[in-house]
Amino acid sequence: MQAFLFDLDGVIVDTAHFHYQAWRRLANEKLGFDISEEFNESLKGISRTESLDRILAHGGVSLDDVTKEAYATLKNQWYVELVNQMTPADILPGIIEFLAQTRADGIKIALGSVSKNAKPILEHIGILSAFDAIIDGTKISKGKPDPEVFLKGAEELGISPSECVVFEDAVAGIEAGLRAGMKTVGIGQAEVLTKADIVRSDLNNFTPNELKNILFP
Ligand code: B16
Ligand code: MG
Repeated sequence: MQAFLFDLDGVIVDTAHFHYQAWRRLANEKLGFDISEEFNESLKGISRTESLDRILAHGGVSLDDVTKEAYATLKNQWYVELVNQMTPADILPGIIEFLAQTRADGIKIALGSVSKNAKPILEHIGILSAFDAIIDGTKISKGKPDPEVFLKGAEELGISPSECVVFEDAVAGIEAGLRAGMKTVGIGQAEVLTKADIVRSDLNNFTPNELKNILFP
């Protein structure tokens, strides 16, 4: 166990809720329908353009490419306004301690996010320097469940995928980690993240050593 790759949305911070608010506002104000929190679950880990395509298909609306681009930009403006209100207090329970212990144990740390906003968000909440490598939406061409984001992370860290552990809150992200040949820790509900090697509600009161005993006994 030599490297940890963390998803951002839903693992480090709860931005999934802000994505939902911004997409819901777009659906309500521009598209004429509503989207449920349950439907939002299927957008987790999915890129911005593909998320819009899924929302349009869900509401039975079709748009030309120029309008789609404009709406994706508008959603992102609303999303950025929401995430700019975050503070370090929004970092999810146990993350700061778990990252510090990981570094102390000599385990490498990468971010593996599909989001193009990942780096400014980490900077904004003051934990950018905790990461040895950042793989985000600006560096990849395929979203999760494609393993590209995590394979690039392992490559940048110089660690073999079999020595990596992925932390993910999304079904598509767990799938991406498994396809990369890595162990996976689901953050959320075991009934949703059925394929993860282990599932926890958060990383509070948990250590890299405890994880090692479970995943690499
Ligand atoms: P952006 P992750 C993903 O981030 C989100 O889960 C997903 O809901 C979002 O659409 C995607 O990033 C793109 O984000 O619009 O900021 O580029 O979970 O891979 O960290
Ligand atoms: Mg996520």
